[in-house]
Amino acid sequence: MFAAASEPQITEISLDRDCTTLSRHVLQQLQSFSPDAQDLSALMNRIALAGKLISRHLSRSGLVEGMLGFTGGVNVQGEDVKRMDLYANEVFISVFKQSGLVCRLASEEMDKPYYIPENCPIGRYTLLYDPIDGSSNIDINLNVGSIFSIRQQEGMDEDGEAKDLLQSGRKQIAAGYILYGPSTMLVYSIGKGVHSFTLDPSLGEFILSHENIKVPRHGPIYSVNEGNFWQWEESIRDYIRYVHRHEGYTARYSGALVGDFHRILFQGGVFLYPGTVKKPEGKLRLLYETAPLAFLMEQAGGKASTGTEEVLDVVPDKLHARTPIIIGSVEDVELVESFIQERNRELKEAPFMAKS
Ligand code: AHM
Ligand code: MG
Repeated sequence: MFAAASEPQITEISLDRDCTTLSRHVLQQLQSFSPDAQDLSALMNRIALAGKLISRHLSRSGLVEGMLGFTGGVNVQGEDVKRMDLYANEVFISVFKQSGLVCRLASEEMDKPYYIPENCPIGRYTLLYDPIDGSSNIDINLNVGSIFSIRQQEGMDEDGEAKDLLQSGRKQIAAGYILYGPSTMLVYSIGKGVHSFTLDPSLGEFILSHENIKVPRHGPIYSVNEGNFWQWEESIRDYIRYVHRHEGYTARYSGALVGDFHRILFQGGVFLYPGTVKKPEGKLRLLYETAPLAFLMEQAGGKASTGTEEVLDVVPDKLHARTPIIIGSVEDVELVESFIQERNRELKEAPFMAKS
């Protein structure tokens, strides 16, 4: 039965009445108003503010001269820097400068960590982030994202090497991302499940949209840049041949990790950025790309592997270390791993006989 035109829709009423904001959600999750809980809630609020500022900037980027394109500079990774990368990097810095929460920030766009000395006596956290992930999508108005990870500050390194950050992803206390798509979404975990929020631009608030997201055990999607097919190890090619020859698989790849990951999180399947023969460590960086997403995927009941170990167990040897990643539904990640194990076994048993 349809409701009469004058009758208000129940779903709309309940949504309006029950809308849970991000900061309230963090406090509810921690079931406490302790200083730690308040800090974490304030931290998430600040990240949300950075997300709102970047989202607003992106939505006007096609209209205002000088917002898109390259700066002419090259970052520590040797990649050409886009204006939007720089803008977003600075947004995170300025949002945290006055917060008193964070002593140090480290990002894809900065060679060394950025210290906020006035915060250090009280700011007990380090924020690691990729300000704009999927930069190649910006100039053509496709989805991009920001990725973040929060760790307890464990040391003050005068030489800027940030050695205390060279620990595994298990040290993360929170992680998440902001997806700038048709709507802006923030997905986060503080180790108590994965939850997503959608930005309501009219309120300027992130409102809870999905609680306790669980990735299916198996999904149809495989997401990988197949242009690298001949650069990969044979085991990855074996996996791709397998999905080509079996029904029920479909390829999706947007060129922005956050968007591709988001799809897998909700629909299941696997995202891969494997190493190549020339670059066995792959493209994606551990501390602010693969480790935070691995944290989320495990919290959602999925799996994240380098092919031979859990991504969350990898200890980086430098701030901008890279790692291969195979992430998503447990069964799909294990299928890729099985091809890697098979090839490794062949190589061990008959190193000169392994087919290529
Ligand atoms: P970026 O942070 O410099 O934009 O690089 C990361 C991006 C990921 O979002 C995406 O999955 C991958 O690089 C795309 O790389 P490729 O063009 O080699 O497929
Ligand atoms: Mg990136």
